[in-house]
Amino acid sequence: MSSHQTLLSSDYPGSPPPLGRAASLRAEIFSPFLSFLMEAHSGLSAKIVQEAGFRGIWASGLTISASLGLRDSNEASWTQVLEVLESMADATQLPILVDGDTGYGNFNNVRRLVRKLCERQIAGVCIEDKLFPKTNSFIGEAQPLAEISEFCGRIKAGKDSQSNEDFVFVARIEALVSGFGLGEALRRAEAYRAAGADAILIHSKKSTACEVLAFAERWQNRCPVVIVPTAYHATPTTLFRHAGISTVIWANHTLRAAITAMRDTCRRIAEDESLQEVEGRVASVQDIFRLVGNAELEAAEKRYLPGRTTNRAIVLAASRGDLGELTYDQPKCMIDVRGQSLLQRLVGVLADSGVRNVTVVRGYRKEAITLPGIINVDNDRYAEAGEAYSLACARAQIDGETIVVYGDILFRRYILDGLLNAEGDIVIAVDTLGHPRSGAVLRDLVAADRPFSGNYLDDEPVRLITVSSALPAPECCGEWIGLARFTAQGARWLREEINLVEAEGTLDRADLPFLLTRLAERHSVRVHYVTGHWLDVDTLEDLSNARNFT
Ligand code: SPV
Ligand code: MG
Repeated sequence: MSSHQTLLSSDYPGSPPPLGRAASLRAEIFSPFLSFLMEAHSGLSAKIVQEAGFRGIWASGLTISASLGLRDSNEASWTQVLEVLESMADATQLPILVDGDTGYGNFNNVRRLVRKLCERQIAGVCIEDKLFPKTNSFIGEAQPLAEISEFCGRIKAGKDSQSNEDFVFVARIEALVSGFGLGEALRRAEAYRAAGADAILIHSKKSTACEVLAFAERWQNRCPVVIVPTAYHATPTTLFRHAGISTVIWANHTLRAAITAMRDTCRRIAEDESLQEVEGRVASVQDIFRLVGNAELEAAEKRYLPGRTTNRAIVLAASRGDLGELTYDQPKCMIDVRGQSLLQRLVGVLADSGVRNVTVVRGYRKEAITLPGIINVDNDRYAEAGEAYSLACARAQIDGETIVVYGDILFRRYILDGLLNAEGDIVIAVDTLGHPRSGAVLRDLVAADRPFSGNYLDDEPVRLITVSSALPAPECCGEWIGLARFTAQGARWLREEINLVEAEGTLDRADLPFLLTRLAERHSVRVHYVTGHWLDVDTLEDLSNARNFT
């Protein structure tokens, strides 16, 4: 009696040993416990199999073909199958036993297949003793079998070609399926074992397990036995354990489950012309993100994209502005500038620089702000309360690295990129006013500890002293363009300052220059000088400049 028959356990104890994938599959197949391989046909389904706790994957020829919309008749080329296998191996850590059909030809095709599978970290292959092109075992009767000697050549060639000594070669016997009986199956099993097969897959399409159990009894585990109980699905698994079966393959149930779910969902949506009934019954989009590992990408972006950790922006767009009829039924930020609103252009520049989490504080004609993919926060007191109050409305969003920007400005992307890469917990973009904009009203004048030097080699930090609408000319170093960046620490200071101003009862009247000046009194606020290439839209002349802005 073999060890498969004497040791019965419902679970392989402990977690899998830290082996390579082929060694893990070998350990499963040669273990004294019953093992299970679950079908997968794509990277995603492989992840779901792993998530369910299976210790190995059956890469089914039937379901990989079907998921490509093809028949299980070698219509998918073997390199197409290899591509799918690669995505499954990339998506999981599990060992994969691939259904290699008949080996895609003769011994020569088998050895090339095995070499490529080993290169791609596939743990084992199962080859069936039929002829290329194959037909699925459940189709028709009495499919012709390969000559035993020829098939043994395929096995030997495969075993001689494996570059990983643990790679598992399973020889699949179709004698029972084709109606040749137990004697022929046993004769073939012995020949295949002698040719070097690590295990035998004995296939049957009977609705009971009688054939495979009879085979197991006569075979006496001369090498491990693998079965596929698709047709005899009602057989209790304990019978397989008692028969000393090594491994059960649940061969196609992931795809079959998906087909049922996809069909039900599609029908429902088609009939209802609505998503109402299906939402909550289908996996969430967040679930997709989790399965494919978006969190890892976010962490990697933090590691590998320094200066792009700022992905959040708050756009202050509550005011009506003073542009007459143009702002009769929309706020200034929604005015069209060559086919796109100011706000759309601004959000586009932010996105181009990797800042994609955008909150817009709306106020006047808030219903006109309908941009997709942005978070809207409302300042319903826009008529009596100013910019600092608007910013306070988005207080919850001032968290982590944050850009704060006026909703009525346009700037070239390099200005934002420069700000994102600048040193300092709070950095503001300041125009040196070397090339005054025609007709522009200067609004937020800046006093700093050093004027712009224009010296290429000068990278000494410049600190903000004050931002104000009125400054004596000698003190003025430039104009704040309405764009500021805060690190996580800077954002904390900004929140604290807003809270303080609120507690003092002056939040309604405060503007951003006031807040920045207060911050500069307590902390280091850096000035990042720029020389033009931006504009704000306060007047009709500004608007015509904006329409020419490139
Ligand atoms: C497969 O899953 O592709 C198989 C098993 O080969 S069976 O469909 O039962 O032949
Ligand atoms: Mg198959």
